[in-house]
Order: sequence, then structure tokens, then C-alpha cells
Amino acid sequence: MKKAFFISFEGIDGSGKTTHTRIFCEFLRSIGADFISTREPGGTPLGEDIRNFALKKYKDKSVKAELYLFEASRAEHFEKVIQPALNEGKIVVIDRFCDSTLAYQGYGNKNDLEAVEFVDDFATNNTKPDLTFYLDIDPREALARRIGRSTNDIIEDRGLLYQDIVRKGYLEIYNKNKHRIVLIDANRSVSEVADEIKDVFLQRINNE
Ligand code: T5A
Repeated sequence: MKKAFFISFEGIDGSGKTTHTRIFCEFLRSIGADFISTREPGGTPLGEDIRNFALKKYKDKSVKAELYLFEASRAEHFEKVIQPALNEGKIVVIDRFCDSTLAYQGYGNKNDLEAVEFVDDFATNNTKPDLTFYLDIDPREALARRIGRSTNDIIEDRGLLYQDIVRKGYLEIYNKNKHRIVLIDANRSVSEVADEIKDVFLQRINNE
């Protein structure tokens, strides 16, 4: 398989993105696909430094400053990693992308949604994933899965009410973008979720 394709995994904290990005990449490897796997915030040396600022430092930073930190990481990542890989015809698999910013900094932090989309479009030259797996889960279940894990992450520490608002944001984003986003019921077992993701991907690729 040699065809550029851009896939993102989205969901609230603890929805299983990291687990399913990994399982999906194992599947891609098993079929000999040419792919890269990356994440946001991060994905470049500058992006990883910004991740530290966004998630670990200055807990009371302004909501606009937080937005620009995530977008600065994305602009660097997009130019240095994502766009070159797509240009080379690779599959790009990413743990979080534009929908995270709209859900967290837009809906969660109550920034103007159009302004968030405008800044994001500028950072990515208007590029959206070809396919997004939105892992939908009850925030209480997601929290239960993370019990015992210490993250020391400013955003995760905002609590259940915040995760609820972010989830509602994700559902609105999904409802407006059903051509691109597939909602996966992530309350199920790891294998059920992984199988559905693989099936949807194969169907989509075969129809391209
Ligand atoms: N952020 C990010 C923004 O606010 N704006 C942005 O623009 C961007 C890009 C860090 C933070 O950054 C914020 C959002 C985040 O708060 P992150 O590193 O992706 O982003 O952080 P988290 O989402 O918190 O990552 P986690 O690793 O905590 O959660 P995941 O990846 O959703 O979940 P995962 O795979 O680690 O799974 C959690 C646990 O559940 C189990 C796993 O084994 C694991 O123990 N699990 C399941 N258990 C039962 N059934 C299943 N189906 C399961 N799937 C996974």
C-alpha cells in the first residue's frame, strides 16, 4: 500500500486513544503499510517542549495563551513532520489533532469557536485528517480506567465536569463532520474497539 492517508484518534482523557493508536499501528505494520505514528502536543523537539509548558507549567495561564501553545506545537509538527510524510505518500497516524483543540480550548475553555478554527486552519494550511476515530466514552468510566496513574497534567486535573463539557464538544464536532469522523463506542472491551477500528479503516481504504 503506497498512498498518503491521514488518520487521527480523538477523545477525552483516558478514552483509550494511546492504546488504540498502538494496536492500530501494530496492524498497519503487519500488513506492510508505510506509515508514521506521532502525537500532539509534541511530535518534534520544539513540540515536546511546548507540551511541557502546556500541560505542566503555569496552571493559571490565560485561555488564549493555552490555545496558542497547542497551535504553536501543531504548526511546527505539521510543517516538519506531517506534511513531509504525506508528501512521501505515507499513512500518518496521530494521537490527537485539530478536534482536540476545538473540543478542549474551544468548547472546554469557552474560546470563540470560529477563532479557534481560524487559528488552527492557519497552523495546518487548512488540512484535516482523511479519517478520524472519535472514541466516545462516559467520563466516569474514563476516570475509573486511569485510577492509580499519576499524570500531573494541568488539563486532566480540571476534573469530571470539564471532561463532560469537552465530551459534549466532541459530540457536536462529530455531528458536523460525519463525512470524516467515525464515532466508536469506547465503553467496550479493548478487542471489540480495536476490531471495529480496523474494519472501518479497511472499508474506507478499499472504497478510496
Ligand atoms: N490537549 C491536547 C488539549 O487540550 N488541546 C489540544 O489541542 C491537544 C492536542 C494531553 C492533554 O492535552 C490536551 C488533552 C489532554 O488532557 P494526551 O497525552 O493525549 O493529551 O493525554 P490523555 O488523553 O490524558 O492520554 P491518556 O494516555 O491518559 O489517555 P488515553 O490515551 O485516552 O487512554 P489510554 O489508551 O492510555 O487508556 C487509559 C487506560 O484505559 C485502559 C488502558 O489500558 C489504560 O490503562 N483501556 C481500556 N480498558 C478497558 N477497556 C478498553 N476498551 C480500554 N482501552 C484502554
